[in-house]
Amino acid sequence: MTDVINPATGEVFTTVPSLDLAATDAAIERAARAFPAWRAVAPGDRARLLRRFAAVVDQHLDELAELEVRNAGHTVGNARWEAGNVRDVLDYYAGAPERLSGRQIPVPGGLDVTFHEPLGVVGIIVPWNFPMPIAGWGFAPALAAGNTVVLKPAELTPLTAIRLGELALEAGLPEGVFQVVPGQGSVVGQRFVTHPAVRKICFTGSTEVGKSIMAGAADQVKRVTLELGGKSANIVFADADLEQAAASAPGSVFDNAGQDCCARSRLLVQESVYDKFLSLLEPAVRAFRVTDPAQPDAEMGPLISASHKKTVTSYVDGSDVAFRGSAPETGGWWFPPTVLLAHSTEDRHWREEVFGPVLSVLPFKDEEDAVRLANDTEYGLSGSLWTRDVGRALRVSRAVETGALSVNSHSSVRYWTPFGGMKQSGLGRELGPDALLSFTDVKNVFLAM
Ligand code: TAP
Repeated sequence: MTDVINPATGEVFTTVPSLDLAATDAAIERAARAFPAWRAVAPGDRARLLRRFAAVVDQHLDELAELEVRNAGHTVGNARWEAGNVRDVLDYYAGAPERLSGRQIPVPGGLDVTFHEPLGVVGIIVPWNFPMPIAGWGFAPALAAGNTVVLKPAELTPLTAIRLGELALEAGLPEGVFQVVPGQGSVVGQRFVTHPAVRKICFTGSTEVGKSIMAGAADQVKRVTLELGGKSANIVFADADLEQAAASAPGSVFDNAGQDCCARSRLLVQESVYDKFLSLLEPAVRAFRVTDPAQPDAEMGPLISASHKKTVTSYVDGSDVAFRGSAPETGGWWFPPTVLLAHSTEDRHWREEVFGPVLSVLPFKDEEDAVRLANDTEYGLSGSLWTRDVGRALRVSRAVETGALSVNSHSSVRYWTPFGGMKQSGLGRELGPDALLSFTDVKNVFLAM
């Protein structure tokens, strides 16, 4: 059994099972047995089951959100959005089974058609920072395409995933089609990589573990989707709406206590407006409300664990702190929103993913300098740029090496559109039509005439 801790209080409030190798194998084998019948379900019936699953999630939004507030320290506003996102993503992909068409390709001597075939058992490995949405982005398209799923939540945050597994059964998904397998990454997650019945791994987590999964998957030529770390840039040009850019910058990095792969943790400000921008940013950072995440006005909760707090602290100790917000000091793993001045692109807090409420700031000279600095990283997941010049917005958007970029906003994820990383931030795309196809293989059939 694993203790489940409330990060806002540091207290254990429940325990969950931690599956061993034999139980993991049994789940994978159940999923493999369930696959032939699930892929044979008529497209309209599979669509109806996914819509029913979405409806059951919708009936349990408050319950799921409360679990996440308690287990992950998410603010109640965020947790409600996250539960709603699972429902929406299920609804979106429920449209897929009836539209997953192949092509008819003109060839001499016969008829040529393609099919999008499901892969079999898909293993989904989820981190602790966004347990619900990241689970849904994997299981909804995987199930829609006709695969069966085994899902491993992070040991720290298993509760909502376990509940979603129960809700799937309540909605009428057949036994074995969607199973949640809680346990350690080195046991359950690693078994997904080595078990021959698992045909694809959909992994979200650190770049380090992602690389080891990709290497392990090579042995059986497993398909992989990897969503890894980030060090995204927020680029503010002198011609931008500075008030709006400054008001929204704290949320873009401190939301979810900075434990967000898309966090805009590197702030690049054009030097001619650097001082002015920091003077606008400071009150916004100080006003960022860090408190009990169950409070409706909470903007940020605690960090996930004591050891993570130690890691985040190590980036701030000895660095040049420009200004900080405030946070509770007792019970749980609180950390104030913190803005650090970078003096060189070699500063550790500028280069590495902190995964906490820490923003590094650096001035830049011109457009070319901004692009050079933004791209000076092995990560490439998300980012923002602020300008009123449409030409510049397009030039910089094309030049920045990142999978998702937002102009004059900080959004990264919309379930209709592809999401994923360039360079070492990942491989493949989630959400939108791209994710659906990544859970299929194309089969080509030729009929001689
Ligand atoms: P990891 O330590 O990589 O853990 C992620 C998941 O992998 C957990 O479920 C973990 O299990 C499991 N795992 C650990 N070792 C494994 C192994 N050898 N084989 C198979 N599975 C294994 O990451 P984390 O610290 O939880 O999450 C933070 C990282 O995720 C950050 O770098 C963040 O940027 C990234 N992230 C990326 C995205 C996207 S969409 N790109 C989204 C969210 C987070 P345990 O429960 O045992 O740890």
